[in-house]
Amino acid sequence: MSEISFETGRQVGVLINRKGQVEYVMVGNAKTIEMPDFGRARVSEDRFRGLRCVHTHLLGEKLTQDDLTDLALLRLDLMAIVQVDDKTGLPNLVYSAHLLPTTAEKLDTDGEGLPYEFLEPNVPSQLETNFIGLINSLENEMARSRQTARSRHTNRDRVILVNVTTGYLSEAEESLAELEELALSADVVVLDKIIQRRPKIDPKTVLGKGKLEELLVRSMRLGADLIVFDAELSPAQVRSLSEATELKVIDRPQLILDIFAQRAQSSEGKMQVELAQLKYLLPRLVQGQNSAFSRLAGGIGGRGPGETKLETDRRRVRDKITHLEKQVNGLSRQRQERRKNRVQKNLPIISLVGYTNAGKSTLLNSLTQSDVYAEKKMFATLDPTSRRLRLPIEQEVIINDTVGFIRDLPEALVAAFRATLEEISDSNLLVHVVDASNPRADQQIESVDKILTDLKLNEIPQIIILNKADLLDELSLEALKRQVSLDKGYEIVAISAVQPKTLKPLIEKVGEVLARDLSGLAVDAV
Ligand SMILES: Nc1nc2c(ncn2[C@@H]2O[C@H](COP(=O)(O)OP(=O)(O)OP(=O)(O)O)[C@@H](O)[C@H]2O)c(=O)[nH]1
Ligand SMILES: [Mg+2]
Repeated sequence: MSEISFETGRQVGVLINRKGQVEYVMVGNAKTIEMPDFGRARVSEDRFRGLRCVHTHLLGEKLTQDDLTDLALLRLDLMAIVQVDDKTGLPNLVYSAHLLPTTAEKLDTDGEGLPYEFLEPNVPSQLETNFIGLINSLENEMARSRQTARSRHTNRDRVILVNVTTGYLSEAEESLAELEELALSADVVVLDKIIQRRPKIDPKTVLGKGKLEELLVRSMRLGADLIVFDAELSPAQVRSLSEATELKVIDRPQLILDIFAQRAQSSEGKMQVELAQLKYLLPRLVQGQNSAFSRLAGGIGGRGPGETKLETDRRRVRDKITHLEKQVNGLSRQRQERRKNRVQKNLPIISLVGYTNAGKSTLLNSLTQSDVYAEKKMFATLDPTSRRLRLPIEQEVIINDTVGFIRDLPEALVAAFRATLEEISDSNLLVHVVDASNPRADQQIESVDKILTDLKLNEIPQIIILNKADLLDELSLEALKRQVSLDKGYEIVAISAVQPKTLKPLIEKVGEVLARDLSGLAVDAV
């Protein structure tokens, strides 16, 4: 090989199987060589490819980054290069590397794993590695570590989170932190987070080519089976990304929908979530049909079997949406009846609204000594709950817990939950609960206000509760209070929902605002 390489001035390579037979021969140019396309042929997670690559280098290079990427992406048994002597054409040193099972990775200073192990370079006649023994022991180790990894996280999706931004790095980091909270709420195992800053989002693959390759290598090494993008992806982007990575690829709205689907308890909640999922799916089916790919698959005139199936799928989804919408509307009528009864009873209604995880359910529990489900995870509450509460001034009120909000709430979800959310419109007072300990508290207030405005609920009197005050020092709390009152002009009370003794000022404030506004209401009623 060395001599041929020397004579032709090109790199020459072979892929050798474990019996020692040559399966592929490759010829490159002076600087690079292309590996054959293995297409979709995927290697079992516990094995390597069963092929080792040996090729020549003419310019005295050692293993290059391209060589190592090929090694990792193709999961080759070994990558070896033979340096060709530029005077004699005889082989000089042989450099080789193999992959490591994830558990055996050496960590560099950033805690980054190095997936390769380099063998001592040597001249061909002195190479003594028992290659079959080495590869067998690596594969055994890999199978063992997979087993333990599996038993540790039984059946939970293993994900890598990706944010591609054209803006500030700090914003991307915050956004990714929220995405991680969402992912943990969806009960997946977060393996890694990747941020790429680029001048422009790649319209096809979002990430740049190099970063995409890095993502591939990482996902294989860490055994990821899902990639979550911190954005809303177009259907075409999802397709090219999952084709490139051979992994499931989802975006942020889809992740939120998944959480809702996991959480829905009541039949109404389940119906609303399913409706939202189908609404999210529908345009994605439509676009798939318009793509060049399916037109090709459909043959001349674009009416082939592929497209017909898509047409049927679309119709089925649309029918299901219509059906669900009817059911949801039916239920919302029932709910309106119930609401009328409640309004007739003439009890003032207070709704707890706010960003997800702000502490609404916890506050309801503390105020009314109830036991509504509250949890560290996002979107713990999907079904609205009502409780009665007696205020000190001998007045009874109804207090509603509601589903939490989030920035860029998927449109399909807002639409599906409209009925549930509109129930808030009966309220005499909105208690806007804020997690004051969250570094993004002010953005969260903005997001909630935006959704309230979209739902036309911004006319209802509102007080802002800075919750989780126990997690903040006095100064930061005062600063936040000042800032919010400047921005919003609402009444503000700081509390800690987990410390009932801090709730007194809140109850007083509620009584005060209600007394003020209800006197107005009474006049209206006359
Ligand atoms: N330290 C502290 N933790 C709190 C406080 N209030 C709530 N929490 C915690 O915050 C987490 C979220 O509380 P929830 O009451 O479920 O929040 P929520 O607003 O109902 O959330 P969703 O229903 O998901 O929208 C839980 O782990 C609570 O224990 C507080 O005042 N201080
Ligand atoms: Mg809740």
